[in-house]
Amino acid sequence: MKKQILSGIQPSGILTLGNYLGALRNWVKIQDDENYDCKFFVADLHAITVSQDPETLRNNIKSIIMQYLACGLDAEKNTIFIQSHVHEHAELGWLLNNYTYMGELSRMTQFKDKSKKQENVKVGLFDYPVLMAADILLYSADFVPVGQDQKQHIEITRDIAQRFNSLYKKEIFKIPEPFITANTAKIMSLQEPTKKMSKSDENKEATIFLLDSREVITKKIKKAVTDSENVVRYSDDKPGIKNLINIYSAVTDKTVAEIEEEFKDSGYGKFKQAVADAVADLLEPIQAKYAELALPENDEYIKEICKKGAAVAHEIASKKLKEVQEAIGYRTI
Ligand code: ATP
Ligand code: LTN
Repeated sequence: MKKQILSGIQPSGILTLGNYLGALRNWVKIQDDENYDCKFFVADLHAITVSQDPETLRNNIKSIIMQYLACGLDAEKNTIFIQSHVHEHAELGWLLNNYTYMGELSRMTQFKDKSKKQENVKVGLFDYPVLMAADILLYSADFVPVGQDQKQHIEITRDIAQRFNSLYKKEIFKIPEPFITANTAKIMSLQEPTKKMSKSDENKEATIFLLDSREVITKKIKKAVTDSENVVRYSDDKPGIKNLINIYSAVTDKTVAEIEEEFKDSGYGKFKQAVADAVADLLEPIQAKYAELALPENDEYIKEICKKGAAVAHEIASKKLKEVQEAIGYRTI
């Protein structure tokens, strides 16, 4: 039996270098492993937990699909779909609300961080992890490849699943595990290197987007906040340089020791230029593929992928939902 892999990203804008190194790049690696059956989706139901303009949301959903493909996700090897096309996500989300405690949701760091930025905090933002649990449990995922920031959401998913199983004395849900790659698990903001790089950061200087040009990337990295020591050294008290070393290491596959040695006489200027070049080189082919996918003649192809993906997902999700409904006491008449 193949192990089931599932993950998703919210269509809240252009993906960042953090999304790529922390999540997407690992998905692309896993898809070639015969031992795994992978499903990747666009978490568009999650996106409305913060306000969205309809036109922007529409464009972002399609754009995330194109970014998945441009990064190398293969629609022949994986199931790629849009969350809102599979109604079981919202339905199981509702059911699971009744097996989740207010107290445990109140402890979620993502909720605490994001609610600080909203004036009228939406119930959906609070409830976000329950919908995420539904996403994962519908497909009996063994592993969920995400960045470090999502670990807490996988833990609550496990708690909900275990609670449900023991209440109904049946292994209805598979207990999932996070799948996190150590050194790229958390790419930090270029402007506030103690905060994670995020696509919704208001300060665009803080984030490298997958579609940023070489000039923009170079400018952003040159402006990245560092310290006054001017020595390329990996240390917790140098969060800016530590982050740039992590990025350079992830992009070039060099170890931290090799990087410290390579730049021991360089100072920050030369190091930053090398990081910028490496990042731009990494993103260039992705951008070329994206531009090709964005041509109107590829619209149908993209729609077809989503349609096919949703059909496969629906088939699996509907069976799991039925099992859950029966356990609770529905579907008897
Ligand atoms: P938003 O700003 O809209 O909240 P985000 O950029 O924080 O979005 P998500 O859509 O929440 O990103 O995350 C998508 C995936 O990318 C998740 O698996 C998440 O763990 C991973 N990820 C996000 N930011 C980073 C980061 N800075 N470093 C490593 N992984 C990240
Ligand atoms: N919360 C995730 C996106 C997401 C997700 C999922 C990831 C929604 N549902 C299920 C993995 C599995 C995030 O990255 N912010």
